[in-house]
Amino acid sequence: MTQSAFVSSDDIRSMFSAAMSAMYRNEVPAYGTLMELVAKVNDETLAADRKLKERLEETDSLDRISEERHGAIRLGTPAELAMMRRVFAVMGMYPVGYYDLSTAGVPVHSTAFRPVGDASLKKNPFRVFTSLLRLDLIADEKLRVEAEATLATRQIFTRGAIELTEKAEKQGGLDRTDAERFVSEALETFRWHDKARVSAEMYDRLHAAHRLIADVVSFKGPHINHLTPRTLDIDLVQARMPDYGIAPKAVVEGPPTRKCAILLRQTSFKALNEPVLFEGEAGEWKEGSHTARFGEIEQRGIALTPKGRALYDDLLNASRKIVRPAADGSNAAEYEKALAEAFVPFPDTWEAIRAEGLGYFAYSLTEKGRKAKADASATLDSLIADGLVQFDPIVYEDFLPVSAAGIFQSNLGDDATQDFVASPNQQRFETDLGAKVLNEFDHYAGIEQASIDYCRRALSALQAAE
Ligand code: OOG
Ligand code: NI
Repeated sequence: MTQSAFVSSDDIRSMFSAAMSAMYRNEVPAYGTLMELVAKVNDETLAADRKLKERLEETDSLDRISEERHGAIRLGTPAELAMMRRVFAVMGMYPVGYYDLSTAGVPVHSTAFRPVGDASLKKNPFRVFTSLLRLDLIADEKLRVEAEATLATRQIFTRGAIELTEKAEKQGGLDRTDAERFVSEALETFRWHDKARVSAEMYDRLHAAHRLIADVVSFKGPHINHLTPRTLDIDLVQARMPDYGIAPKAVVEGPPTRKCAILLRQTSFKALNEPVLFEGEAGEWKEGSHTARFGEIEQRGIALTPKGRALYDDLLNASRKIVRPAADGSNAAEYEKALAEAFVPFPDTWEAIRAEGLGYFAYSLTEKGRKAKADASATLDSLIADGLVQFDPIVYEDFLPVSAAGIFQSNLGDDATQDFVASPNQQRFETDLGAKVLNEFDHYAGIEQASIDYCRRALSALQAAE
């Protein structure tokens, strides 16, 4: 087979995220309602802000603004994680970043499988926040052994998904027919199963140890637990959710509302209580329920440098020392006020963010720069001051551990707070994954540097043509 007969991994990812969206809307009708609200708010925001619309027209495809940007799953075993990595690789998604959530009372560690490189991200940025359950953090040894035994006997991938993944690896891609089959086979792993694999009694014990353990261990597969479209005005969607009959979580996670958006802001509607069947002793099905699936929205801003990120972390910690957001929303207004006040020291103009080395920017030649005979060896600052080079924020494509923990917590129920000894173990995670996770800062620094190199080469070429 010739290389050109292969469907690109970016296209397979697009097919997959569209199929997942359709499946999830069908499975969780409230999610469809959220999508409608998001599309409406995005339309309104664009109609009211012509400049924003023009900017987005240049950099994004407007008709895809309200599409999903990420989803999340929780896996049970190292073997599942390793196979998942191979399945995502077929879709051009690679593990970026390591997130330890044990510190925040959630017994998992995670990575985000996502496209890397500007071109792939632009085509379709869909990512999957993927967590691995850490049974080593469960104190009850008997329960741990039981949970391990239960997980050991499940197969979350279809035979077809495994075969097609192997075929893609061997051939270096999949043709159209195989790609379509691959998408529908891979989708099966993410499907909801309303019949539990454990008895109601075992479910209760898992649940008592931690809700998340029950969610991972009790079912046939790692059902997608949320999808997340992009909103252009997260505060507005949060405020309007109740009008649409959906209950928002208490507060928006991440930085406060700002003129220059940084990193990532997210919120969700609370997970729904859904009917589940448990197997009884005589093989009969007993009715019960489980709470896991929800819908989320996100708004992304500039990627921060390690210095900017350290400042963000410090300010967020400072605000949480003043007010910790209560799960029931009772102190949401105070929290928002404390957060906004804590973030005053973070500059809120692109010029200042750049000057202080807090964010990553993509540089390009201005109209004037494309014509001028400039000195290509001049400093970047002077090229900018002379109006030859301009800069745009590079979008943050990753996640935030404190925010992720907030999303987890609000969907595990308000009483689920639990303390674990902080124990990040990236090495263990990477061994289980069968690969190293990519470093997010290297990714942004690389994009920034490439844009600077491009400007310099273009200016040198102009100079040489003199
Ligand atoms: C994942 C929560 C993290 C986010 O957007 O930060 C996440 C989960 O609940 O499994 O998706
Ligand atoms: Ni999420």
